[in-house]
Amino acid sequence: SNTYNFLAFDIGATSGRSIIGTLCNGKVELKELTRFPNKIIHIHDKYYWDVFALYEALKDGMRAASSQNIKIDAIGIDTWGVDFVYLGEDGSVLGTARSYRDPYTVGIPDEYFKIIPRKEVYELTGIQIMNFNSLFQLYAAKREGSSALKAAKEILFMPDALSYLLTGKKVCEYTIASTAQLLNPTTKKIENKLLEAIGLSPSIIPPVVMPGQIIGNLNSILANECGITDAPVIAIAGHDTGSAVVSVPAENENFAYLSSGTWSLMGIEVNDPIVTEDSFAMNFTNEGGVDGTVRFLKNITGMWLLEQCRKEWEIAGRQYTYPEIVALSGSVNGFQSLVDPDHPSFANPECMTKAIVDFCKKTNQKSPQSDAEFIRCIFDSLALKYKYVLGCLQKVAPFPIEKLHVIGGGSQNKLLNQMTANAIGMPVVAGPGEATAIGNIMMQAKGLGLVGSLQEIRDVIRRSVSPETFYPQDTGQWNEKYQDFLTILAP
Ligand code: LRH
Repeated sequence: SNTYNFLAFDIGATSGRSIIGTLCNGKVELKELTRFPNKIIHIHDKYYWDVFALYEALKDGMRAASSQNIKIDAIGIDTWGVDFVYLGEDGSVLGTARSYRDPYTVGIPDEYFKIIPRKEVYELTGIQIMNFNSLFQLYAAKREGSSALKAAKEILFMPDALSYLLTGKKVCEYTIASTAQLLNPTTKKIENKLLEAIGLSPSIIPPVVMPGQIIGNLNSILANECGITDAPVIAIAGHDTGSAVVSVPAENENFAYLSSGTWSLMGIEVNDPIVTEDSFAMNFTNEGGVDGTVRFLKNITGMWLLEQCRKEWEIAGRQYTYPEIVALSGSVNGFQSLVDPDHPSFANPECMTKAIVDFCKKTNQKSPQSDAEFIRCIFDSLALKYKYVLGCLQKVAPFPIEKLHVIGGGSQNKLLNQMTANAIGMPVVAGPGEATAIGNIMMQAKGLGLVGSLQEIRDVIRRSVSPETFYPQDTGQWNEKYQDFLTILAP
């Protein structure tokens, strides 16, 4: 038949889902099977992910597919970036993965730059310097005397680690290696020097494979247990942001995108890395994508602030659905208090509402009081930060940016979409909300040879989704508030 079913596992820093994508007559349709939390576990002074709980969640997803009698043609896994597991000589997972929110990397880049200067690390990788990049996590682990690192023969990035648990095959998929700050964006090879400089052997990284390559079949015992037959696991764009940007339903190249989830990743798609004085000074990244594309972008702290506030409110007995959050935010006046979402004090505070209040006090602003005021403060601040980063992009983009495509879970927030359009003075095209899963699914289809170029993939996606456009309003007021915002931005 000409109908294919792909099982996509899309795991973000807050939650994961298993989704069936059905490709039929040049269109793709999605059906969610399961949803599961992905929690950071705090043990003593360290933060981890529960890799084995994720493995169980993958099994649940496969069982759900088989119990609905869906014949799976392939499986693909994408996750958040930079984190990894250590593998011992015997192929077993040593401990569990450390979380990038663990402050063990604070100050580590500067230590690393004593060995290889900051500028050279940037030139070799084109990747924005962030504490938690895998390169710096490895150095932090080394300096801590990590037993897992000492015993490790290899490391596997999260999507590759989960694919390994399913298949027993070890790969290092290109897009997830790229965001690790270990890969040269021009040669597309691991930059051995970066590892050797901190006394690590480049052999800890398995062979780099391109998205679309088949990793292997499911372990047969596991396949039997879950009722799945003959489904290869495919190395898709294992970095969730890479999968998401595949799904931008753009007709031409004159766009910027905002992949909106726990993080807001704002950037443009280019054919060659942009590694210049400007990009270095603005600390923009060049992440490897599918079909030789490069995502020139910046990480903006996104829904993390809201997610952390929600956790507190839940403990206090106040649980809000997403529509309630949006309604609350619209119920109070805007621009009462503004924060820089990327201020380091918001990276992993014990209490997010307190961190926001402290920021407002330090910057001589009124502090939010009600939950609604906190929500509004976060949305106002995000929209203004988007304007700021878009301005940086416009300075270096090799084409005129005419619209902003907002994709991912956050694109379902209509109020924030409208606020963003108002702030940037440009149309915002919102959707698909399941961009990452769609990108995952379409790269599985590519792995099976059912679709070709990225252009062809986007044609399928455009036929399958119906994005909504938001046009700017009140731009005068937003421009005025932007001037206030600039005064509270972290240097
Ligand atoms: C978004 C994301 C982002 C990374 C961060 C760690 O989920 O993958 O691209 O920088 O998580």
